Amino acid sequence: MGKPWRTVTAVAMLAVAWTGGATGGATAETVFKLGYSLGPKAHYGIGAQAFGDEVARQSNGRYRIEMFPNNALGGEREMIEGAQLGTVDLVISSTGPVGNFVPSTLITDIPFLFRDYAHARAVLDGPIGQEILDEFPAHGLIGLAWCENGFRHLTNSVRAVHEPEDIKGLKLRTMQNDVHMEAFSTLGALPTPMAFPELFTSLQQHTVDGQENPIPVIVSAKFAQVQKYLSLTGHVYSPALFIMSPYPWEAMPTADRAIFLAAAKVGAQAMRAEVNRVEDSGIAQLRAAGMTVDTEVDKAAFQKVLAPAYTDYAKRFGQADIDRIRNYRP
Ligand code: EAX
Repeated sequence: MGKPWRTVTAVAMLAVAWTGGATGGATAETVFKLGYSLGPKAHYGIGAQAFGDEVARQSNGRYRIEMFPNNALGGEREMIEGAQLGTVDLVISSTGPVGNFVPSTLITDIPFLFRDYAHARAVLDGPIGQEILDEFPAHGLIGLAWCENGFRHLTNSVRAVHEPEDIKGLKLRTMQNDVHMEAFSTLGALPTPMAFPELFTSLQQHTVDGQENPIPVIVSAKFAQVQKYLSLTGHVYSPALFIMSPYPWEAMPTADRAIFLAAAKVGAQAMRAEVNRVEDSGIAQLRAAGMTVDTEVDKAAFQKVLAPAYTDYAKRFGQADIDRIRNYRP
C-alpha cells in the first residue's frame, strides 16, 4: 500500500514570491482526511471544523484537514478499519463500534454509568479516560482525545415508552456494541445491530421499530420524519473519540503530534458546547416536527430491570473499575 496521505506543493507560494515575501522556496502542505457520520452543521461537524482550524493555526498551515461528513468514508466501523489500514487518516466516532477494536472502551458503554454531562466529561478528561486512550496503540489506532455524542434516548414508531414494560417486543436498532445489545435484550426488546448509514431507511421501511440516539443526532438525522415517539430515557451516555491512523501519526515529528493532541481537545470542547446548545433547543424542535415526547420516563425502573446485565458487566469489567467511574470526583 502507498502512503495514505498526500503532500501537496502549494502553488500559491508563487504569488508570495511576486510580492517579495521572504520565502525560502516552496512550502508543502500535508492533507489528512477526516471522516464522520453526521452533517457538517451537527456537533461532530462543529468539532471537526474547530479541530481542523486549530491544526492549521498551530502548524501555520503545514497541515490541512479535509472533511468527509455524512458517512462519505463509510460507517463508523468501516472508518475505524480504514484508520487501522491507513486508508483513512482521522475519524470522529461514537464508542459504538470502537469496543470491537479496543475492548477497554466498552466499560464506558454501560447503561446509567454516568450521572450527567459533568460527570462523564470529568471521567473522560481525567486519568481514567487517559488510561483508556493509552490502550489504543496496542490495537493499531491512536486515540487523540475523547469528545462527545451525548446521552441516548429511545425513539420508536409503535407506542409511547414510559416504563420498561413498554419496550418489550420492540425491534430496536442498536449500535454494533455488545454491551448495548445485552442491555436491550435484558429489557425484553429485540436488539438489531446495524450501521448508522442504514438506519434512516430501516426506520422508514419498518425493518426496525425504533432506535436510540442523543438529541443532537435525532435532530440532525431527521428521525422525526420516521419516528413518532421519543422517550427521554437517557439510558446511556455515548462518548465519542477523535481517532487517528497510526501511519500518519508515526510519520509526524513529536512536536506536530502535540499539535494534533491539543487540537483534538479544542475540537472536543467545541463539540460539547454544541451538544449543550442542541440539548437545550432540540426537544422543542422535535415536538414541532410532530414527535410525542415523554420527559418523565421512570429511569429507576429501567435500572432495576437491568440488574442481571449489571451482574454480567461486573464479571466482565470488574466491579472495582465500574465503581471507580461511578464514584469519580475530579
Ligand atoms: O456517532 O451509530 C450511532 O447511533 C451513533 O450514535 C451515530 O452514528 C453518531
